[in-house]
Amino acid sequence: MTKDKVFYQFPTNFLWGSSTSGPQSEGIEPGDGKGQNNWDYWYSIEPERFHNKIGPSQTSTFYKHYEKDIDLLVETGHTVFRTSIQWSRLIPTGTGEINQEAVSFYRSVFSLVRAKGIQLFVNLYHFDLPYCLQEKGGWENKEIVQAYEAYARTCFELFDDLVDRWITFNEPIVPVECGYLGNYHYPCKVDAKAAVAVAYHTQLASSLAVKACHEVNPHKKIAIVLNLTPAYPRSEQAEDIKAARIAELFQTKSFLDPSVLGEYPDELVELIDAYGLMPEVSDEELAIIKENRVDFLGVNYYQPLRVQAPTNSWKEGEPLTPEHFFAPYDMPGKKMNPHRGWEIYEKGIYDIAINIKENYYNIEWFVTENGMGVEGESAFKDNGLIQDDYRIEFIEDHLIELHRAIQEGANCKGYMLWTFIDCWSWLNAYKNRYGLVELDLDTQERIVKKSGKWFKKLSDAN
Ligand code: BGP
Repeated sequence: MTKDKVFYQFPTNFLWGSSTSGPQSEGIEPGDGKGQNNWDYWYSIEPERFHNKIGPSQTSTFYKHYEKDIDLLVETGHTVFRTSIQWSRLIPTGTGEINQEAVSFYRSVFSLVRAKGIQLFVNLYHFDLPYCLQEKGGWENKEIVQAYEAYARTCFELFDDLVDRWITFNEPIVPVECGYLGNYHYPCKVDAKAAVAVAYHTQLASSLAVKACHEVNPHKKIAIVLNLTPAYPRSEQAEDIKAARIAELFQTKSFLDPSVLGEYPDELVELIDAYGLMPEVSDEELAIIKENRVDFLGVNYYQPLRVQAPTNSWKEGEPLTPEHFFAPYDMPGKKMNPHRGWEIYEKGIYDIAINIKENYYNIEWFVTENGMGVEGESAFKDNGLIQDDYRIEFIEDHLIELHRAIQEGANCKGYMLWTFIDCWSWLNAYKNRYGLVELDLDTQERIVKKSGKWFKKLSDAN
């Protein structure tokens, strides 16, 4: 704790830990039987899109070193850990045959985590789609909903005895935005109609997974993880406020409302309809969404979204993108993480908590990602240790806001940092380091950072 801060006690049984994902940590080992996913395929055709041309096979080798890494979870004070199953590892072609190597791997990992007294949250989908299904149209093709449901059910049947809580998707808006609007993730399309279909099919798949989870085990809790970044308008002018409202409709309420309230906001449906983007929707599907709401929420928060009224209005014939509804606002004087280029706004976490309390019946939730990415972090190494005081301060400052919200009745039950060990992160590969533990890419050596030692004390003292 820095010297001008006081001691904040979190509620009894509050969980402390971190999140990672299968595709960002496991890596590929000869004979592991993993199938190709959308990331493996994309890297094989366009390696130059990835930072330093480091691709998805070179992740932090968790597949090989999971025993050591689970020891590090203990050393850094974890009482909860979130990871994900890779669909392409468990069912290499997306549907059909199960890879028994994967079953043994995940059972060993999950058993070991639990044997160490750490609660285990397992996510089913973290941006990674078996390539065979991508070839058939991916999330644009409604048939994928059935394939995902079968995959989810297989996971529940195989691993339910070892998993404390399940998660259907991580940040489902990201593949929509990056893959179908922003040319930033494969399949790199800019197609608003496809984007809406992808979002709808993902929601339907998530709701069907909730249903399947409860069918397999009626007592098991399942969530969706959303990046509930609040949208703050540039000013109180009506056009800026409207821009912020639309930004929230697209980026948060598009999954938050159907997942927690069981229905889409009318304004979102009207907007989609007005632009001719409505996907095929049946009453039966809407009933599935209504009847299969999540039991709790995971919230990822890194930075706020600051928006202003759009500068260009959309003209017939142009690709329709979010910028036609809201433009990013670069607020002068904002506090920055200069090592990642993201704004730091701790109060965002408080605002999220109050929004959940007031508008989403105070559903139980966890922070499932929050953290500070730092480019060139080796510059902070002294005496063999990354002296990441900036990370400790970042976490502390967010926790103070979270604590304030909990005091006011927010139903948050735990905090998971992104992430326990420096890991591969999509196009950014290893550019931004987030870990409590440093990873040496050449030797794969793991060295606990100053923040890792501090996190243990934080967890012990609650
Ligand atoms: C989140 C993702 C994580 C991780 C993190 C950091 O949105 O859920 O998978 O990648 O962002 O991202 P980056 O490394 O780009 O800073």
